[in-house]
Amino acid sequence: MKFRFEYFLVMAVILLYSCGGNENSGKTKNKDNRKNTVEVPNFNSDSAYAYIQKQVDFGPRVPGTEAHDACADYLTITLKRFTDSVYVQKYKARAYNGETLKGKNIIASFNPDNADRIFLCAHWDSRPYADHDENPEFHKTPIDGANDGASGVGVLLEIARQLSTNQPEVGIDIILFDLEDYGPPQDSQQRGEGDWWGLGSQYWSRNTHIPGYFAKYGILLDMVGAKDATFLMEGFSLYYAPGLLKKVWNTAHRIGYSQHFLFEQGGYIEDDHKYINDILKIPTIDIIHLDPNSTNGSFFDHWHTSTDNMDQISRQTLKAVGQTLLTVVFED
Ligand code: AHN
Ligand code: ZN
Repeated sequence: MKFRFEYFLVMAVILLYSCGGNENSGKTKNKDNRKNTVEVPNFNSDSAYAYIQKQVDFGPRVPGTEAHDACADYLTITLKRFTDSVYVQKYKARAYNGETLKGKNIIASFNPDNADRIFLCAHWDSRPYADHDENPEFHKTPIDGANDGASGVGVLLEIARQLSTNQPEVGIDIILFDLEDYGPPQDSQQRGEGDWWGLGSQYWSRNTHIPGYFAKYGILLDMVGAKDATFLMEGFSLYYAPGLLKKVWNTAHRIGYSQHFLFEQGGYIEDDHKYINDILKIPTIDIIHLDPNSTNGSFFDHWHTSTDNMDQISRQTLKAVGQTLLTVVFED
């Protein structure tokens, strides 16, 4: 009888310790290492993956197409399930070739009355041309943009889903930009001069959805879903928001994703964050897949090719990015 009771005690102690030490328990020390703890929710990468699949299933979300319209409606309806504050900002913008494009920036706000705010953003349109495909026959064909476009949006929809039931103190805006990827094709005359990329973020930066909108910082996601993705420290991010960049990279390292977030400087990318930094002066970083060994400029190998499709998407990478972002916002 005595032996049995001791056995029970030993097992109980083992059980207690194994639970307390479990990294998935969600308890972490906050940034100042104070005693109070903050519960960081678990990012669900299956859910993020499904949101990417859903977008890709509409077909290429090229401005002026039915797929583009249908996807805008889907994103709006989905975000309205997660918060009452969804703004659809409609505008027109001139493209490099003189076309007038119709754009929609879709913005979901959580805790909208809090003046202490941050925003998370990505572009939802997809590129009309696979102009970097090794096969020139594809150079005028639109791309799926599973990674370039849909991946960032998929991560943000999953974060929005989480925020619908569980919010940190800080106010959060999730901004899905349109008309990011309508820049001049590789073999066009109009290359070089002009800000033809990021038309949606340029519009928003000059006409925020709320006049006088302010956030203390922003984080842009671009191509955050490919297997073994590497996020280098992008040039404009390091120039405009070095403290934020280091905070995000340090967080990723602390929770186990150092293989993705490299403390290595990458090039300067004219992405949506550049316009936000330049025009609105809100420090904003770009978490963007840059590959020092790329076969396609400095971007991920399938960038602006016909193979930027669901085959490239890795739940593990989505988890690394999504869990890092949730940790940053809940520890803010
Ligand atoms: C330029 O190549 C100038 N900007 C790239 C921004 C981009 C395109 N991100 C995704 N697609
Ligand atoms: Zn692109």
